Formats: sequence, C-alpha cells, structure tokens
Amino acid sequence: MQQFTRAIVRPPSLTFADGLTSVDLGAPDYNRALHQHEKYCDALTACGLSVIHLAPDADYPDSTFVEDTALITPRGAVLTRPGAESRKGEVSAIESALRQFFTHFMRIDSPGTVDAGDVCEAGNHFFIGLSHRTNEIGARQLGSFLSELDYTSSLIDIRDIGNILHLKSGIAFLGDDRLVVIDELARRPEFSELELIRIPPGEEYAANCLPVNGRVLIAAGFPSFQERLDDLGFETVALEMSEYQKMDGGLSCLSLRF
Ligand code: CIR
Repeated sequence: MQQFTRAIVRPPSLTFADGLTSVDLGAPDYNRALHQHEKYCDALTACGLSVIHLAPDADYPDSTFVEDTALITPRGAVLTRPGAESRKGEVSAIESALRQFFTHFMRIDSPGTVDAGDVCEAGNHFFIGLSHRTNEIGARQLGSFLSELDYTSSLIDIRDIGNILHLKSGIAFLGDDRLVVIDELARRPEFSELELIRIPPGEEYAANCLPVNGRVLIAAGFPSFQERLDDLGFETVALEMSEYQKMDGGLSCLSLRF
C-alpha cells in the first residue's frame, strides 16, 4: 500500500449544517463536528502524517469534505470538477494548497464532473464510480489521465444504488487484493478477482473506512465490522463520525492524503 506523509484537511465552518445531504439524521452539531474533526486529525498524526489545516470556509458548507476536489496519485494530481453546483468553487483553494507540492495538474473539464469520493485506488488500478455526481464524460476524462500515468481504470455504475452517495461510500481497498464492500456491490464483475470483505447487515456506513500507513481508520459504532477487520489482522482505529454521517460524509472525505 502507498505510504502517506501528508494530509490536507479543512475543518467544518459555521455553515456546515447548510451543506448537502440526502440522509435524514437531523442537523449536525457544530461543536461536536469540530471535536470529531480534531480527533480525526490526531489519528492521522498518529499514523505519521503531517496534517495541513486549511482555514474553514463558510461560503462553502461542504468544503470540509476536501477529498472530493482532487485525486492525488503517486504519479500525478488531478483537480476535479465536483458534480454539485454548490461545490464547484471549492477546488481553487485546494489547488492553491497543493501548488507547493505539485507543479502540474490535470483538470476535469466541463461538461465533465467528478467527485473524487467516487474514485477508489486499488494498487495500479482505479475504480471510478459513475454516480449522480460523477458523470460519464468526467469519468472518461479521468480514465484517460490515469492511463497517461500508466494506471488502468474501470467504471462502476452506482446510479441505481439508492443508499450511497459515492462509490467509496460502498467500498474501500485495503491492499493485498482485499476490498471492503457492501452487499449491493459485491457481485460486480469488476471485483471478481478480489478478496471481498463483506459489510455486515446494518453496518453499511462503516464501508467508508480508511487505510493509512498500516492502520485502518473506521467509524465508531460498527462492532461486527470492526471485529471482522481485527480478526483479519488489521489494526483498527475507531473514530466518532456521527456529525459527518448526518451530512453524507465519511472518513475518507475529510482529507486528501499524499
Ligand atoms: C456532499 O453531499 O457533497 C457532502 N455533503 C458530502 C460529501 C462526502 N464526500 C465523500 O464521500 N467523498
């Protein structure tokens, strides 16, 4: 698995509760969200990453979900064009933050849209979700950028799956050909060569877990899944994510790792 040295994060702003959500779990509590964010950053630090904090941006309620704005691979970085109108403007601050680390960016162009939450790295292969945020034009642009970087990719259509926003709401690659997967995606032919770690019923939110330098960050409150990962020999770190779950976000969304 890729080793990370840095992460970019952006704490939620006071307008966090005005962001997009499709779930009906009530409004997030801002102070609790800030506290959960701090614990998340502490966990990244404990995994050996140096964490770069961008200032919260109240103009963009969803801007804490920095993952969606860029895809960073060991061979190059792509700035995305988020599918939601209210999120398109988030990319420029991320571009500025990344400029000190990357001299060149590939960019998803209109009318293409990509949320990088739809992109799952699996070694030298990338699964790209076609979703209500990532359209076919954007997914194909991204596929051709990845192929210029000598990676392969495949498209996974998730538009008919009601309960996930992004591809990575339903899968996570843990290295060594092992893929965490929700039942609705388990029979996709694209995953047939992988060893699947199925999410126990009722614990679907936990599918968005995050491998970081030998540990796996997982959402707290999903004991069967945590036990399964522990039994498989993973070192898990459980983090409270309730306030982000209310806004349709998971662990991977809160940082850009590279
Ligand atoms: C949105 O709907 O765009 C945000 N409220 C949540 C984005 C979550 N991002 C992710 O899963 N990568």
